[in-house]
Order: sequence, then C-alpha cells, then structure tokens
Amino acid sequence: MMKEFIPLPHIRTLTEQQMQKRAQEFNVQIQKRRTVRDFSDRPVDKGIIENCIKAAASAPSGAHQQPWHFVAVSNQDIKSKIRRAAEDEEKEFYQRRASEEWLKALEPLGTNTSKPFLEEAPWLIAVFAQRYGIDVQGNRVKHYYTPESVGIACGMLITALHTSGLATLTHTPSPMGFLKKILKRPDNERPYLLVVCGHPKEGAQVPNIKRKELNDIASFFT
Ligand code: IYR
Repeated sequence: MMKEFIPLPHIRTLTEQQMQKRAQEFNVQIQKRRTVRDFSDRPVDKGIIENCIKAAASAPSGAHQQPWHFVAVSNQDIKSKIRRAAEDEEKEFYQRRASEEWLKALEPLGTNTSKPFLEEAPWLIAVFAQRYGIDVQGNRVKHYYTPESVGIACGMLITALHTSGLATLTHTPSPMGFLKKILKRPDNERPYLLVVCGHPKEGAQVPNIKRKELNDIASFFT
C-alpha cells in the first residue's frame, strides 16, 4: 500500500494539572477491576458490547494488520455448548494435565472444573488471533506480532468493559480448539481468550489477594 500521511487528529491540549488528575483518577477506577466468577443473568445490551469491541479493535497492531476477530455470544444454546466443551477440557486439566505446582499456584483462586458462569453470564466474547490474513485474491498475507497485538486488544477490551460498569473473567480453557469448531471460525484463526462478562451475582465474592507495589513491578532511570 502507498504511503500517505495526514495531520494527527484530536491533539490533546491538557494542562499539567489535568494530566495529573486524569492519570490519578484512571488508576483509581481501574484498580477496582476484579476477576469475577459469579455472574448474574441480568442482561446487558448488545450496544455496550459492540462499543467495547470497537474500543478493543483500536489497539495498535503489527504493521496495522489488526489480526483479531471477536465473537460475542449471548445465545443460550451456544453458551451451553461452550460450557460443556470447556468443562470437559477442564476435567482433563485438573485430573491429569496440570502439574502439582500449577494446582498449588491456583489454590488461592479457588477454581475447579465447574464453569457455570459460561451459561449464566449474559455475554461470552471469544477472541481469535489470525495467524495469517487472506487478501482479496485469497492469498495468504503474513501477520507480524500477532500474540502481542491480540494481547493488547484484549487488555483494552477488559478495560472498556470495566469502564462500562461490567465485570469480566478472562477464561483460558486449554486447549481451546472447541471454540473454533462451535463458533465456526476459519483455518487461519486460533482461539486466544474467552472473556466472560456481565453483572456480578448479588453477594459475589473474590479471593483476598493483593497487587504488587509499584516498587516491585517498575524501575525508573530518570
Ligand atoms: N483453565 C483452568 C485453570 C486456570 C488456570 C489459570 I493460569 C488461572 O489463572 C485460573 C484457572 C480454569 O479455568 O479453571
């Protein structure tokens, strides 16, 4: 494609003070995000999910190839199929595949093979990564930095959902091949993440775990 540049639209003209306030307030809001495993069946309008997916797809991507596809499911039959298939994989995981060390690391989260949230939450968003693209002539187009690009988009999706007032759960049954079959995705895509979202069930509880302090996660050379 030809190189063509335009002036940067929407240049921000925030004062130093406004920037400090926005950074601080955003952090306060995002710190309230918790992974939730108990969802209510209260419906969530499709328009909210559409806007969150649009926000996610504004993520930067390798060579701007936008190597993602989002499948949003509120259909009860499909959610039930996904639950059954995911629970089958999880039984394998918890009974056979997971090492003792892995099971020990999961202990504080209280997870197990039962995944009722896959049927109870109003929306499941399956995110697929396109290992390669297909051009208009049907030829393969190489994609660059696909996992990084899709990972960033997922982070933005979760942020958008949280900002819209919804709770999420990032679910990664492994392997996730069943998602590709149930959701009829093409050969060039592989399932990357299943984001469960909706409102928390009344009285939902979360593990009592803490986030690392800034000193433990960042260093500065100034
Ligand atoms: N996929 C399993 C196990 C699991 C693995 C990790 I890493 C987690 O952070 C949480 C769960 C499950 O969903 O139960």
